[in-house]
Amino acid sequence: MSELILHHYDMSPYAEKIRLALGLKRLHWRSVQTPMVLPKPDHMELTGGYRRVPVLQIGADIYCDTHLIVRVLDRIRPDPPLSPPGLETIEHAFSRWAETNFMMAILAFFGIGGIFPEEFVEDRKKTMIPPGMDLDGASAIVSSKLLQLRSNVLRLESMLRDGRLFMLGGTASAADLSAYHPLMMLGMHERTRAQLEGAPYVAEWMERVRSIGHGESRPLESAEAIAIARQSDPAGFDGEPVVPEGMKLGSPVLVLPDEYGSGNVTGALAPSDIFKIAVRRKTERAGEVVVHFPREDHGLIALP
Ligand SMILES: N[C@@H](CCC(=O)N[C@@H](CS)C(=O)NCC(=O)O)C(=O)O
Repeated sequence: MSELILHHYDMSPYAEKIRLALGLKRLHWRSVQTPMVLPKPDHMELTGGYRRVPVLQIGADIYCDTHLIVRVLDRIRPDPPLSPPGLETIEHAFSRWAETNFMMAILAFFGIGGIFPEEFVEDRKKTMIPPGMDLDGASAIVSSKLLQLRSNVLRLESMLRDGRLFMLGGTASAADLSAYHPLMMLGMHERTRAQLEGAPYVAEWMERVRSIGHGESRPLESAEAIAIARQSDPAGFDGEPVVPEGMKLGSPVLVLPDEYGSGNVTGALAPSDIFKIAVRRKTERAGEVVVHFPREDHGLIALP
């Protein structure tokens, strides 16, 4: 198998989830640093327009979104499982809750101000905040969002109070990594850090998760990652492909992520299973690549 290449930036909490997942599985990986703001020409060359990080590249296959990356890593190295057999839906629901509910509350940071560089806030205002949503008014909501964060921390504290080491039992899973990465950000400001006080079980659990580490990585330039894609063929697909009614394999489609501002990707519909969608694209510098997305929060539209 080709090397695992993670496209990410250090400050990205979602990328932290995958760095920890690679650490948990003791995998070796290559690290490509992606710019935090647009333009991201090399990143987009591989994804076809999806701007978010992290993205996992294996040869000419490009996997977008942490939920899909977790599934891919479990396939490559099943032990220890990120999504434990029999608990997959619980892990998934827990992870989604932690990432949506916590992350939205953390948007209060925009209201507190002075945490992110100005250029970063301007980029997100222009490209990722839905029309009609007023970031300038974010400070008005800060105090209620801080209590929302506190209530989430207390939920985690009450789960851990029975002495379990990790959220789903004695071993770490993606549920831990998904709750950890937004919590980790709370340390960035005294008002958010205060929400972690008086929660000793959460504090010890955070330390256990942090100490998982990131596995072994070596840096890679984005141009080299593109060259690796060019020299590789996309992996084949075994089994019966799942194709939406009215669409045909090989015909042009537009991928529509549910998350606002992720960027739209077009390509030829490629074979995939019920849990993900895949499009094949021909690119100038990376040659032929297949870009994969989780089906659960990505739609497809047939193009003429
Ligand atoms: N649902 C996505 C969310 C990823 C996400 O929002 N990542 C942030 C960074 S932490 C991002 O890419 N923001 C836009 C950007 O970097 O251009 C996932 O689970 O991977």
